Amino acid sequence: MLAPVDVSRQTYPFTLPELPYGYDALAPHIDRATLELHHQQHHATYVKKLNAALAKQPRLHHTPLAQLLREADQLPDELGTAVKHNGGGHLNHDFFWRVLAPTPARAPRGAIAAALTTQFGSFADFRKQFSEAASGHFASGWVALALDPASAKLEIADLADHEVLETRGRIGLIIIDVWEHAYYLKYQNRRPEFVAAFWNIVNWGHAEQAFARAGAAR
Ligand code: MN3
Repeated sequence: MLAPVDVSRQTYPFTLPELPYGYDALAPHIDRATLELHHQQHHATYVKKLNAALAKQPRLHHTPLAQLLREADQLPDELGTAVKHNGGGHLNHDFFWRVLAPTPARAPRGAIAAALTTQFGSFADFRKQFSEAASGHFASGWVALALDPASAKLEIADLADHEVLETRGRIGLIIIDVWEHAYYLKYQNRRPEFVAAFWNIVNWGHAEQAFARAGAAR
């Protein structure tokens, strides 16, 4: 197993981490062609364009990615936009890859399972609400289950384009990419089928650990 790369702490020049599983590993839910294209072309291009945008900005070369994104609005227009689009694309894709796992998904356990039941009624009710948000999200973007560390409340976050949870002060637990490039080769316009398939490959172990770390930090 590869040591996980914490992309939020990466600094210039940014690099594309390997996937923590093979390109066939998520089939049939996410097929090899989609996963290869998504990782090697789409994600890789965000990394390349982020580096290109920052190449002539040496004062930003030691700033970690999460901080660059939090401070992007203070950068000159064109640079700020390039950082938000490409840096956000880099961070969200890395999060997405780690939220998926080839082993058949089980239900969440422990503290996060209890929190989902308390806040959404049941795990099934949470899944229904999240699926509706992901299926109904307008245009390109992401839908995440996030934790507000201040209130300890869970929320379903709708993110436009490549907006990241870090700029909202939220901690991400799971996330789904609802850009068309994430599913179009296999599912065409049937996004709800892709969202239904997503539940078979969610890595709840990863979410449980992130939830526990956030709890320990309070
Ligand atoms: Mn994508």
